[in-house]
Amino acid sequence: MKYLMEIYNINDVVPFMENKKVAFVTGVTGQDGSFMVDYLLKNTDYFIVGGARRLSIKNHENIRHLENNPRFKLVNFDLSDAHSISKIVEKLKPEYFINLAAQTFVGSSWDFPAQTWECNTTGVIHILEAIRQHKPTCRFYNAGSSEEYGNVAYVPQDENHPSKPRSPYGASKSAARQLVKVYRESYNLYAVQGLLFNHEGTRRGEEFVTRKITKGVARIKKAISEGKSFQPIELGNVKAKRDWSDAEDFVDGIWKMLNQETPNEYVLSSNETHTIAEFVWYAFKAADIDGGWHGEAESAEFSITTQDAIKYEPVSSVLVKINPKFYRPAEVDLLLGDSTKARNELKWEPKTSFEQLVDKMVKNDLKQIGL
Ligand code: NDP
Ligand code: GDR
Repeated sequence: MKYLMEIYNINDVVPFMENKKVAFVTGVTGQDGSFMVDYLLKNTDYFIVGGARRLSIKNHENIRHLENNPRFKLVNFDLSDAHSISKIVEKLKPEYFINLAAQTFVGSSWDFPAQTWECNTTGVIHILEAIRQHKPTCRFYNAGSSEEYGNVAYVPQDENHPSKPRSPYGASKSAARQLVKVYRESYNLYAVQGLLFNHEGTRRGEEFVTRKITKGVARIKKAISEGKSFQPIELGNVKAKRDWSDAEDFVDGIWKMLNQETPNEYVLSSNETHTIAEFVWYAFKAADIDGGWHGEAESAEFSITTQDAIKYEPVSSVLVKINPKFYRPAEVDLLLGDSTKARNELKWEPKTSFEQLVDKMVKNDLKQIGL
């Protein structure tokens, strides 16, 4: 059965606060929001209120461990409802408003461009207006993205790189960044939008390519270990390059961005880039399966090396194949960040290497299926 946590009405959550200072975090059922709540509970003494939307079948797996935490409660929150957002800021008067909710899947943003804009851009206006009216000293963070850089003009990309989005998602984040800047300059708000490159982890959604791969590796490893046949993982463009880091390292960077003397924009990135094909290779290696890529474009395949094929016979040998249905209408081919400014000014740096991240995700998925 799916795990559900009680979501309070805003008026009902106020008595729990007992005059404590409040940090409000949205997107807490997702990856970054849940890690941010853990980070704040550990490193601050704020009362944490998480925003979650009402769903018919809820899945609060990422916050299950917080159920009995007296410093954490959930309230109803939806980015599309200006009225309730205003009421949340009016009632909670939070010191921090950390917006990690969004329509986050780039691929879906072509299917739902208006809904993507409604959440990621108009939703941010609702928050900025609520803060301006009810708690102008509240420090606001909005989650920005390297997807804004899109068809990149230079490598590596820093804070000055122009906005050249390639998807409705990238465009929605780019516009939100401008809005945050306008409110910061017009009303003197402490409002920042970070420029975050891809970050992953054990709570990553299963549609994103890294988790799709690590879950697929675990499924195949289990089949192999039971001597059963398996279907390969199907991917789209494996030549795209991404700058991947660990999401748990990034929440620390976000908190540092929120606690400077003056608000400023920062890139968070590992400053390394890898293809999806490389991620595949490292992920199978983490599960002790040696494979190699053969062929080009749509006929490219990743299969078990001859030595391992003998070891694992009679199971199938193709581990990954290409399915063009996962190609996007427009692709961001290369992302490589330059987070020098954050490293110098915020004294922030990622702790987990690319290889450690892949290993951690694979081991987690293997554990989840009992291996
Ligand atoms: P996830 O997809 O894991 O989480 C997204 C969260 O947003 C979920 O809690 C989801 O709730 C919530 N949400 C979606 N739509 C709404 C809505 N209309 N109202 C309220 N809540 C909503 O994303 P991440 O944690 O990975 O990303 C966090 C933020 O960082 C996002 O803004 C994302 O765009 C941005 N970002 C992420 C990067 C990454 O690599 N992870 C890189 C750069 C930016 P539900 O569970 O109900 O669906
Ligand atoms: P991205 O992440 O678009 O970078 O956005 P995603 O993992 O979805 O794609 C990364 C790259 O992998 C290629 N790819 C595939 N992607 C998916 N999802 N599924 C596949 O089967 C597949 N095959 C190849 C994609 O084409 C792309 O090039 C993430 C999100 O977290 C955003 O919210 C965030 O803003 C950016 O990272 C930075």
